[in-house]
This record gives sequence, structure tokens and C-alpha cells, in this order.
Amino acid sequence: MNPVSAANKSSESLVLTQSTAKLGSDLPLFTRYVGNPILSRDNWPYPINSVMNAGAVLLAAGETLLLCRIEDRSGLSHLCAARSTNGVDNWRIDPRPTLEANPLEFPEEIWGIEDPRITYVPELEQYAVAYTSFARGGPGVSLALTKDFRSFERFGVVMSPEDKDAALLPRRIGGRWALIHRPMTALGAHMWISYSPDLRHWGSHKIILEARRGGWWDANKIGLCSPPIETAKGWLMIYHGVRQTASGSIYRLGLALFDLERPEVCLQRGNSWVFGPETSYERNGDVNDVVFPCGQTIGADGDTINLYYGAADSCVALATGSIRSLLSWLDSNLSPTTKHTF
Ligand code: BMA
Repeated sequence: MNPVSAANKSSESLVLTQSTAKLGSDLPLFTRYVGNPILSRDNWPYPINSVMNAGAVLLAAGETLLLCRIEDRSGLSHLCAARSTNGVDNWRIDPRPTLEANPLEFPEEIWGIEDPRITYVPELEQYAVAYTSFARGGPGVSLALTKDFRSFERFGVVMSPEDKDAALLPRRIGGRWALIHRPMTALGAHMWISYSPDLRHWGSHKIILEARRGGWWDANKIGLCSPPIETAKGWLMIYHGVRQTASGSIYRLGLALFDLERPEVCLQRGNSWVFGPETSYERNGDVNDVVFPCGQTIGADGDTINLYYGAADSCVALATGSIRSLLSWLDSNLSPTTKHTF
């Protein structure tokens, strides 16, 4: 079915019961929107190669904004905003790139900018966008603040290469800002947290979640997906694990929970993945077998999670779940040890 006509169907008929992990009952943990993909190259108002890996936020007026990674037809990426009243269809897409690399001022962006994660920061009354800046030294983490996704205050690179998969926590922890990110170090591709008094100077770096090893689905390389969700039980994190196989990598999603006031402390980590590439648009594209969320919105009930994910580095898709269900799944699918499982 044409994605646009499918996307216009009524909400009662929007769901498919496809998911990797199941709840205790037979209910799926994540449900794919039946009109997936919700955004693809054909929707774009200017020529592009692909749209993927979108940051997401609910604007004050209730609109959903997706800040999409666009790969242009030179192969480099920029960011472009799409807005929708229901977060599903009738996207209004900026007619030009919303945030482009500016290599004259920021040489760390010479090969483009990618994979934005958006956090609304009440103290600043602004959105913080953490994104990957790509240059000769490899990917690094850059930060920008915006009130309206039209003009941006750019901080430049805040985590030097090789580093990516970053998001800011929405509030200070013990007086300092906290950034989750994924540096590549001699120790491997693990998730770290760093703290800052001013969003510009970062320190107190700590590993918070390690890639497992061997045959695990999340062996050797992991990274944050969408920004952590604050729940009464802790920061709920959706992370990706990259399984290397003889025919390429498989990007799947897992869950972990971190202490609210000490977010470097992992309280729970799930054993199996909860979502992975299954449909044709997730299995086949520019990069096969990739699901890669960079953002979510939370429904008015405070429980529904609308997860926006890049599929096969070619389009943007939507899956919905319940925060309560994700937390209770974690309770019953824990790793033998919560933090280090090699
Ligand atoms: C990661 C990032 C993502 C991409 C994924 C699969 O390293 O570069 O932007 O979606 O690989 O290619």
C-alpha cells in the first residue's frame, strides 16, 4: 500500500501486532504503525537520497516535530524538520534544510551532521539538540539550543571524535548538566555519562553501560537511541546493540534502567532485545537490517510511547508501546547481573 494513503487511514485501523519481544500475555511490547514508513524520500519537497533517524518532540501547541536526518544526493547529511498535528501523517516539511553543516565556522562538520536527539530543558526554556558532527577525525558530538527549530545557538563540538549517540538529560543532576554519549575508546564502544556546569565544559566521565561480548545481541557495540525517559523507577533507556554477522550488522533495541539521581548507576538491564528489523522496510534499504530510533513522544496518558525510528537508513517509521509495560518487562527479563555481563 502506498505509505501516504495508508497513513491517512483512521486511527482505529492503524496497528499491526508485530513485535520482537512479548509481554507475559501475548501482547506485543511495540506495535508498528500499519502505514509505515511514515516518511520517505518521496515525501520530501527537495531532492534527497534518504530520510532517517529523526529526533522527536511534542511542541507546546501539541504538534509533533521530527528533526530528521536527511542524506542528500552528495552522500552528506543535514537536518530537516517535519511537523504534524497527530504525529502520524500530514507532515509539513520545511522546504529547505533546517540545520545544515557550517564547516567554515565548525570544521568538525565538514562531512555533515547526523542523528539528532532532542531534549526539552525547562530551566532554559529551550530545546537542546545533540547531534553527530562528521569530519576527518571521525564522528563527534555537537550541541545546539533552539526555541523554535528555526534559529539555533550552536555550541560546536562538545565531545571530540570518535563519539556519537548523545542526548542531554532534561534537568541538572546534583547541580550539573548530564550528557549520555558513546565514545569509541580502547575499552570499546560503551555508553558513558559526562557532567558539565555550563553545557560547554564536560568532565567526570563514567561508563554507564557496557557492550557485552561473544554471542550476545548487544556484543561489542552499543549506543543510546532516543533520550532517556524519566519514570518514577528511574531513567528508562532504549539503546541499540549492533550484532556483527557474516552478512553485515544487525541493529536491534534493548532496555536498561538507571538511578534517577545517580544516572551512572544501572539498576536493570534486559537480557534480550525488545525490537529488531523484521519488516521489509527495516530489512532492506541503503543499510539492511537497521532500526534506529533517535526520538519519542509520550502520549497525554503519560504512558504511551511513540517511538520514531530510522529503518534501513532509508525511511522513518513509528512504533508505539507503553512505558508501564516496558518497565514490567524489565522486571522479568533481567540480565543475570545488572551491569557487567560478559
Ligand atoms: C550508525 C549511525 C546511524 C546509522 C547506523 C546504521 O553507526 O551512523 O546513523 O543509522 O549506523 O547504518
